[in-house]
Amino acid sequence: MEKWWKKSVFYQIYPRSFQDSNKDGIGDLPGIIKRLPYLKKLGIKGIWLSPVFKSPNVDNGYDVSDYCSIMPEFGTMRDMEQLINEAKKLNIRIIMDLVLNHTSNEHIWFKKALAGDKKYKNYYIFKDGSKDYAPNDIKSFFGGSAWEYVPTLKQYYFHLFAKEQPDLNWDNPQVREEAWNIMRFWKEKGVGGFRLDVIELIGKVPEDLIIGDGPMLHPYLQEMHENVLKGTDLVTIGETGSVTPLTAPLYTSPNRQELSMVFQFQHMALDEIAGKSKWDLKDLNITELKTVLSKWQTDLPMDAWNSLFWSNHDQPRILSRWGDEDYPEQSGKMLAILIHMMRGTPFIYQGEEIGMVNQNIDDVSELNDLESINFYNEQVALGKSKKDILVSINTKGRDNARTPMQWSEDKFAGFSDVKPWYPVNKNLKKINVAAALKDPNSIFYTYQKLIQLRNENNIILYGTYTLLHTEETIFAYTREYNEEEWLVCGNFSNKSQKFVLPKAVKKTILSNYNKIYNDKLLTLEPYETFVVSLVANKE
Ligand code: ISL
Ligand code: CA
Repeated sequence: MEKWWKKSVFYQIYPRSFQDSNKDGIGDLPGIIKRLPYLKKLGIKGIWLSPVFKSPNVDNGYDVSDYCSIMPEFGTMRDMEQLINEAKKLNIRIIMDLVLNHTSNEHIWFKKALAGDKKYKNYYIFKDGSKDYAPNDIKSFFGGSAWEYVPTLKQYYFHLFAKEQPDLNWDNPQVREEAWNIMRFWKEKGVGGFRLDVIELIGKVPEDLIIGDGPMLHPYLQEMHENVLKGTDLVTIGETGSVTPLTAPLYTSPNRQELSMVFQFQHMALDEIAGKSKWDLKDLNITELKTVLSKWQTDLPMDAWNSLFWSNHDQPRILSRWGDEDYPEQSGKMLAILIHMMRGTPFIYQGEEIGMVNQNIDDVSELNDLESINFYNEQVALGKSKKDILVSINTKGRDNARTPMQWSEDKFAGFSDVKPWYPVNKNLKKINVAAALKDPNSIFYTYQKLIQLRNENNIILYGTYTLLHTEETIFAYTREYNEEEWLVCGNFSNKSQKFVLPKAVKKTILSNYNKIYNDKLLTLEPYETFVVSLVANKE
């Protein structure tokens, strides 16, 4: 039987911003339980739950201080068990987001390490160095050196993210055993699997300047499989920033016994200047987008598996980014259709299904995310204009994705009865779940339909993919499987354009303009996107 996660669509929840249930302005687990029927209606089969473990929240939960207890703000272990069980009743599995590359500096292991305990020092990466000279020049992804000096030890420790996120030493077998135990703990609780944060970094060799894709990465993943995953149907989604269609099979081919799928970002880098940082903006080139997404469809071997997504908690809102806020329904549905008709497992990020957009800010004081704050301070120190810095942050900053979920037109969007931890987007009256559910033409129902189509049509899972040669701003491809052929076509522009179908239409499957397609020569309206099955050559 086919793996359940190949046919499923996943939904990512950022718990802090999803639903508050106890009037403290912070999303929580009982809030998620309350919203399960909504997710059932959408049709998803799995929830990627961003971290809910105990954490001092320097990086909003991606700095874990105890992997086997729940952050009190989010609820209790009992709430967590209830969430797992209530979801299971609706045939929805909970996927835990494990951050095993690093811990919080408040984890007991790190506290002991700092106190000089030898065993726990070897859980992390400590290196000799003098106060003025770090062991080498490796930089943290969040700015500054990746080495932090500890005067009491006269040593540096290594952190690829914030200094409050010390990297674990995966070369220590005791660390790996701790990781397997954490995974076993959650397996026992009945979760559906794991999303593995920055997993490609665990084989790092800092002294040789190797960060991603280190020599022991795959052996460690095979060890994980052997110790935790073997014989189960747990899904594992590996966050792998630098994977390519050629290296993805190393992670995901079943005979490798590693992970279920990769989660890769090649398309997400297309609006930054190559070789520079995410903050160095350039306009999206649609030809490049088509090339990158198509390459993953055609070059990934049949037995390997990729995920499909436009957004997550680290990315700006896709409707603001590559859609068109002047045509929210049309462009939102276009984006949804184009990605959901591809091969792979789709992920919807909370609010994407109702067309939530970026929230622009006017002042640095409105920021929450440490990545943006560090970037701002760094650039100000370099003498850059504050206005320009804010343009980058408003376009790419992670806070855009983290504003509270908009459930209704109530004062705080039905997210909470009190002022939320982070402000709700000002457009809440227009964009909210209640309005979307009332409107049969809303983006929500297109996502619902796409999920249904995936459940019912193997062509979406297995069909071969061919990109059609078209005008730059038309994104058209076919899928073929067992005598069946589907055409997916989107007008990626706000202008009307001509398009000629390669063959006659057998049946209209989906259209964001509710049209039925008969003619071969079409005039597509702004963002018009459709799926049709085509008449076979011999018919
Ligand atoms: O967010 C990014 C760029 O803005 C990415 O480079 C991100 O840092 C990278 O994808 C790793 O992300 C994951 O690990 C981080 C955490 O901050 C992210 O939220 C998480 O998704 C450290 O744990
Ligand atoms: Ca709460």
